[in-house]
Amino acid sequence: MKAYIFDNSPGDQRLPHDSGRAVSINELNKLGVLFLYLPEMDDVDKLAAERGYKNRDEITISPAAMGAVYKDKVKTFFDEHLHEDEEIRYIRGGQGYFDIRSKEDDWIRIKLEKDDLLILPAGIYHRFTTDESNYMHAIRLFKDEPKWTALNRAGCASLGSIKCDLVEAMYN
Ligand code: KMT
Ligand code: NI
Repeated sequence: MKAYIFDNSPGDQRLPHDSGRAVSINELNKLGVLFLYLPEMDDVDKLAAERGYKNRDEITISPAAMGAVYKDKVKTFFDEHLHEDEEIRYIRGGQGYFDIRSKEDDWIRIKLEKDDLLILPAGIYHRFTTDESNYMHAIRLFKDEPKWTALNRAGCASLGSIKCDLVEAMYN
């Protein structure tokens, strides 16, 4: 795991975009974002039970696993959005970046790789991309039934006062 302020330069989202400003785990914790390095699946199971997680699925994000839709999927994951439940991502292989919004509305980029586990609080704006290796294998843990609904920020903003949950994009 490595976290830093995203450099906001245009160009391929899968490049590091490292501004050189590091972000500490403590700063992540202040935003309600928790990070754990957990090589043992047993510990993940314990954590999930303690936090009341009932469901999980496994996803491989790669051209080999997804075929022609890979590009679109990665584009969709990279649209700024939030979820109504806390959720856990446990990386089993490959690498990728979760970008989350700081209090100042900067992007904090979190690089995750095998055995990294990230807990995102409910309601935090984020987006995800693979890196140049175009491969991530992850377990997604959900509190209840998997909720694929992502509330897209751009959609909400453009609708002004209309309730955000009317704008839904399927994330399955
Ligand atoms: C999300 O919520 O943005 C995702 O689940 C991205 C794919 S999981 C590595
Ligand atoms: Ni998401």
